[in-house]
Amino acid sequence: METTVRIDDHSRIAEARRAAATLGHTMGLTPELVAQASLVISELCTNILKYAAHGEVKLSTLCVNGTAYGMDIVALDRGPGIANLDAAVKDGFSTGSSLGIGLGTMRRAAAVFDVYCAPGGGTAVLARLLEKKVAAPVDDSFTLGSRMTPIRNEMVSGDSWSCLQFDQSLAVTIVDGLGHGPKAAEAAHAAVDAFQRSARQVGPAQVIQMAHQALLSTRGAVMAVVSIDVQAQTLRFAGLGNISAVVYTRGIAARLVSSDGTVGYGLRKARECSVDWSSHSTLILNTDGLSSRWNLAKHPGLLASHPVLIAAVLHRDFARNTDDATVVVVRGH
Ligand SMILES: [Mn+2]
Repeated sequence: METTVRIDDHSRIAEARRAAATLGHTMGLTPELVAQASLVISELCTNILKYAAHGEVKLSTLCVNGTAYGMDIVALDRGPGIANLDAAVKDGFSTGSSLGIGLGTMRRAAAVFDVYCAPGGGTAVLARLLEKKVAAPVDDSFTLGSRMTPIRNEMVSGDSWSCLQFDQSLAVTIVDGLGHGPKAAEAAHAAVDAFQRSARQVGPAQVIQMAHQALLSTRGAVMAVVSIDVQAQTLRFAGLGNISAVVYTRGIAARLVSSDGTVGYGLRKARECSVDWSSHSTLILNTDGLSSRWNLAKHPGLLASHPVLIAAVLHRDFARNTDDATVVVVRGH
């Protein structure tokens, strides 16, 4: 579950804190974690207002088997960036007259803390807070990040994505239902259901075949499916229609090419391909709600950031609000 609050005025800080309280209450997070989130939100929002004038915070709960075990707080702006990041993160350095817990304290409170500043291109901060008494998932073969937003003035996203983790393997799908709105969402959800039913048993191309059957009565979708096997160090990919997929390993980009066609319309088979996957690899999947012109050259060092920040920054800088836009990032360990 997630919520985003635009920060363009001091009154919005209280709104963001209330949003965290509501999210915490709904998802069963402890008052201690919500209080901690409140402090972190105040600090991040104060920095946004002071240095960038406006930006946003995105709050999302982390769940395992239906139980919430933490919250991700992501702050994004397009300001000039924190000029002296190392000093700012050290204790005793305040980035301004904030409520004053400081970046150093935030870093200690957070189980994961990461900052990305593009040169002249804004700041992105991730603070992940975890419950002390609820165990986070133990399988750490992968780290994921995502950002999905509906087209402007629409409540539901016609995009969808999902993942399944099992036996040191990870299967991921990303789907773009044709058009947008509820009918697109219906097609996208049917594709995700088919993925969840079949991805443990069959490979990516066959998952798309199953989805094809499930989508015949819908308006259709474009879709990609990835299956990563850590032991075999391979990534298998199949896509039908316009989905972008790139794997970066030690700075080398391998672009994964989808076949032409639409899932649920006509009968086109998706070709399957495979590339090497290592503990240094990063996979970036996105729908065409992101400009096809996105590239990492404009964001030196971003690839080394936490996947949550990679997804957030690419979305911030390349999403067109004339379409549903989704980015999913997977990092190996
Ligand atoms: Mn689209």
